[in-house]
Amino acid sequence: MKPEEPSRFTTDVTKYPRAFCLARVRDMVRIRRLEERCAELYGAGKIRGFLHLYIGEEAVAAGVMPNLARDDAVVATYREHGHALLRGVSMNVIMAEMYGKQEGCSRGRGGSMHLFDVATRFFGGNAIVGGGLPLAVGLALADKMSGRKGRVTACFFGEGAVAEGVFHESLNLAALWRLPVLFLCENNLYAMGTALARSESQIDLTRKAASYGIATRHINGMNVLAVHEAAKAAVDAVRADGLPHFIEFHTYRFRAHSMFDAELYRDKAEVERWKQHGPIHTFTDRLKAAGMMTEDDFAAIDRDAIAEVDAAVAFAEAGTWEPVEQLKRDVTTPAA
Ligand SMILES: Cc1ncc(C[n+]2csc(CCOP(=O)(O)OP(=O)(O)O)c2C)c(N)n1
Ligand SMILES: [Mg+2]
Repeated sequence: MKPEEPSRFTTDVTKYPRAFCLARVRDMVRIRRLEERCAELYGAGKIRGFLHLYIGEEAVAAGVMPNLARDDAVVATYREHGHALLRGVSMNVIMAEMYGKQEGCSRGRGGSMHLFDVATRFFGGNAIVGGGLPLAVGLALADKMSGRKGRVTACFFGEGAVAEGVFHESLNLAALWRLPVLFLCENNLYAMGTALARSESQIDLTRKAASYGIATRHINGMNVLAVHEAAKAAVDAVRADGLPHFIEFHTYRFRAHSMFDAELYRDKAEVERWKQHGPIHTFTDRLKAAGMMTEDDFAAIDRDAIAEVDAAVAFAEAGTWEPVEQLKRDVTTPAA
């Protein structure tokens, strides 16, 4: 399959306040620096198990998240470090969770794929492809049945989920029961090594949502302002009409699917082509060209992000393992 090239940027940076733009750069750089360090720590054997990096896709989480309120809910996949971070889970407890330490947000039992934090209404971190969709529909159903109007449940998932029956069941029920879910499809063109066009006859994923009567749009997911604009319109619409909405973001992961992936299914040239549209440097270039950001501004953001990562690693290193006596905690034994 030929990768879809990101469309030309259409949003004008000068329409936005400088502080807002710098905050989005900061969001993306925090994710990037956190994950680059996670990859190193994986190599050093400090982080084990699975690790799926979001590097290249940061503009999606960074564009969507500022539109959500505290009372809203967020559901994500196993590629969720950035979503958790921008939702407000501290980098310290994210890193401790990566290490498997009990100071982690899931008490060290979840690891990279199962970040979870009730305080910020971040409902995972779900390892099962498509597994977050029915959770999101359930959260929205609970809001509706409890009469909590104006809340949004934002559900991020990869395009691989559309091959799962649960995707269709979830969209159907959300539309049928008129539930306030914002479906956010992160279409990075591949589900592990399977290109979308090799597994789906219809690769315009908005059409699948539209067939359930859900309002849809697709957006260049490499452009943080385009993502923000689209997400704002959709969040406002969900709040106002209480109905599901669907956005397909065209994006690309620059790294392997996980730490075990020889990437035999795509050309290096394709990866390089998409890197030219990288969400951080394209945005900062435009800000610099518009006189809204200097090299020093970027260096300060980057320095702060690295310092935050350093502190998170120190926090995780100083963390503790759950005592063996507690291993049965939260394990339910069926009655004999
Ligand atoms: C139900 C289920 N089937 C298979 C897997 C194995 N698996 C893990 S990730 C993945 C690919 C999913 O791709 P996509 O939804 O596009 O998300 P991406 O990894 O690209 O972010 C698969 C098949 C799984 N975790 N769950
Ligand atoms: Mg994918």
